[in-house]
Amino acid sequence: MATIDAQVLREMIERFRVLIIGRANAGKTSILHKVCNTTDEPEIYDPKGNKIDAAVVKSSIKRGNHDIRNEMVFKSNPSFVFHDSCGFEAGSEEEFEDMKKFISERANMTKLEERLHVIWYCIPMDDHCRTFQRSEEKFFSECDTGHIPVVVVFTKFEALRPIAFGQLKKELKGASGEERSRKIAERVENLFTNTGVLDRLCAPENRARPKSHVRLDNMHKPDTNCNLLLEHTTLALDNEELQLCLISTQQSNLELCIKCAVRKLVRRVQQSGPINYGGYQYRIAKWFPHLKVLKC
Ligand SMILES: Nc1nc2c(ncn2[C@@H]2O[C@H](COP(=O)(O)OP(=O)(O)OP(=O)(O)O)[C@@H](O)[C@H]2O)c(=O)[nH]1
Ligand SMILES: [Mg+2]
Repeated sequence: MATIDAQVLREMIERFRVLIIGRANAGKTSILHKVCNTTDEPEIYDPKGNKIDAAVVKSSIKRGNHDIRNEMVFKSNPSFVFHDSCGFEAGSEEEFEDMKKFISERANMTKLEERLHVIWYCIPMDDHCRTFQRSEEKFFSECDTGHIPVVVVFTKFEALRPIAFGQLKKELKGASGEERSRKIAERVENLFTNTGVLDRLCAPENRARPKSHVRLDNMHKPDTNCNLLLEHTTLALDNEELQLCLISTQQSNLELCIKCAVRKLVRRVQQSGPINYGGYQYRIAKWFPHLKVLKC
């Protein structure tokens, strides 16, 4: 009996490394808080692993000095390491070049654990007429992210609803609740499509193109979650060890575990034909991080 233990696989990559990019106020920190289920400030480490005083970092950011190489870790979920672009449209050309260099360095690290595993690029929808600004244009046309998948996050997506409502006010008079909801949802879709942002993000001449995109609502409110972002991120990864690492940070997200298990199993059977019963069990169970699984 081969004893490849899923727990062992998970232990190979202990920390999932994310670069989060977006303009100032895009909702980056709110997403990180949600992912780590906290509202606490993160601990900050320099690239050598020395802890830095958060107040010192804050004041140097205010003065325009920001080091993308610093690592942010939230005590509530130390399995994530974050690098924050810190409102990068405000940065100089030099800062943009430094970000490109950082991405390239981290894409080519020998150790998988030290590479960047995903880039979350946040585009806020509270200014839907300016979704694709100079910063987006520069990033997507110039930045080579190599194998690192880019997941675009349309933040503050709920901001489109009042605009849709305002445009439809007359039409909605006398409509049933269901009809109102349907019409507003349709108008929100139109507003989003008309921004043209997806076409611009996926333009064939771009060096970076999103592997996936998600919409997030009300991330600043307590009763929301960003499970959708974690799901899209998991599916955007092309490495199973990384997928297992990300899943293991999300023990309570059973829906995501089930989706991954089923998807992977179906793909495996489609590609290589049927497997034995023990194989089925192992391939399903390894996606549930609280189970200890032995391969038969
Ligand atoms: N309406 C709405 N507001 C949000 C959402 N997410 C965050 N906010 C608010 O937007 C503001 C900026 O959020 P942050 O998460 O601090 O944004 P940031 O991108 O980290 O900003 P910088 O660190 O300054 O670059 C805060 O007032 C949040 O409460 C959202 O989904 N919807
Ligand atoms: Mg922030």
